[in-house]
Amino acid sequence: MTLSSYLQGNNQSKDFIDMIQVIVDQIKPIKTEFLGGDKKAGTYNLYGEEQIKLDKRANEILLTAFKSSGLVKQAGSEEEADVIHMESTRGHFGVTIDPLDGSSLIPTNLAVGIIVSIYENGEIMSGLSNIKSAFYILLGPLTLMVFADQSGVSQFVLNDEGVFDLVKEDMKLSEDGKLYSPGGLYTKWTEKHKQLIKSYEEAGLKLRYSGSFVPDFHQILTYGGIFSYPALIEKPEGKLRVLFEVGPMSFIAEAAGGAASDGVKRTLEIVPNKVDHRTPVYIGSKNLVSEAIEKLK
Ligand code: P6P
Repeated sequence: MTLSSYLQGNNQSKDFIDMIQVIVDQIKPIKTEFLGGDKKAGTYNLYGEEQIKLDKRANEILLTAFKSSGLVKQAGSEEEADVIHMESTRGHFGVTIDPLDGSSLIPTNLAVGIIVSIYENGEIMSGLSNIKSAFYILLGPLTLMVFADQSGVSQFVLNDEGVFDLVKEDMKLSEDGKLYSPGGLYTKWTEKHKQLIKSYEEAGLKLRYSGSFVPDFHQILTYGGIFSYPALIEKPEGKLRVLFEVGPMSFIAEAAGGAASDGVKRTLEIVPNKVDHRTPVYIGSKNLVSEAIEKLK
């Protein structure tokens, strides 16, 4: 089954299916920029992170496609300082993108990803509870997509004809997972987070951390476990972005029967107070997230 027939089967509208296809159609143009794209752009994003050419090109490619599609009312990007208002003639979707998450790994040829969330109310600042679907594209040995909507979570792999084929349906976050991702620097961890990580080691969980959220989360989704990027001593808000990283991944985690918390409450309860709103995040198997919340109290 192809992605578009899967979406039709989920009773998604033609506008929505066209919206997803607009994004899928940008994968190839983005990948053609990989060669040479790892060169520094000489600029910094809103978060003070040095950009490589590819960050900017991936962002431009996606936003240009949104504008010409007429499907997008509002777009938000990790590479943009403000919400971008667009002329939409149909669909009128709100779309957030992390155009190339983990791009600092491009020079090492490790996997990176594109993270997307879609707000059918067209308002990307209205609160994560208004996310109607979310997906990521994992650019690794295979190009795959994990897509979540009200029906659940499914995985697709790009075939030789450039079409996403369904390979896994109704994915669930196992509660027997043994993987954990600690996030941040040991010397910047709070005592509570240190104790939590210590308890994972004592329980025999295995550390898996590449520095790229999409493949790191995908391992957790595939095998079960917990990914964290915690509050840090000097940065209680942590690093990951509510709109562009934590929102979409939390939607996917909950749709797969897992959980996502900021250490206290469900991350999907967050209403962003600014485009660059960040939050600590503990995301993955429900049992491990619940235990983390208890231990962080
Ligand atoms: P650190 C990439 O910049 C990112 O936003 C996520 O993809 C990733 O999980 C995290 O930051 C890695 O951060 O501080 O470990 O390099």
